[in-house]
Amino acid sequence: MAERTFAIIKPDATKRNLEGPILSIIQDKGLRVVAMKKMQLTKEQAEGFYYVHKERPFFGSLTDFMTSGPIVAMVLEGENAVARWRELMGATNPENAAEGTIRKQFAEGLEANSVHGSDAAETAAFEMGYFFNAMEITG
Ligand code: FUP
Repeated sequence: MAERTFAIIKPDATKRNLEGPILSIIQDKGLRVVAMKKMQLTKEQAEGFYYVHKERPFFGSLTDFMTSGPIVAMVLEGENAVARWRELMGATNPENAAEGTIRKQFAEGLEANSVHGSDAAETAAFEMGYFFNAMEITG
């Protein structure tokens, strides 16, 4: 069944001009970009996005990092998009990421790990709604 997921190209990747290579991987693997915008998050917006992690020791550093430069927010669509995008990204810590994954190729570390992807359909629904309204998502 066609499904949608939410993705981010993070500040470490936009700083290194890696939007193109990352988008190529997404599109080569058959996921469609149905919404996309480049933006600079405020600290409050980053905290709202990562609120599930608000009690974690890395929350302050993570939200500082996410506001350290522009991000590209996207909605991706395809069969099993949530799982497929997670697989293309690779493990959170690039040291554990499989060969050929985006994080293995591009991530600088556990925090500056180049991309985000929703971990479940319910999370995807929240995250898409946080960044996009219905009129900004194409069919
Ligand atoms: P992921 O779903 O792979 O993005 O990973 P998590 O939701 O577990 O973590 C969200 C982000 O927090 C990660 F992308 C990187 C960051 N993080 C840290 O900076 N330190 C940690 O110990 C764990 C995660």
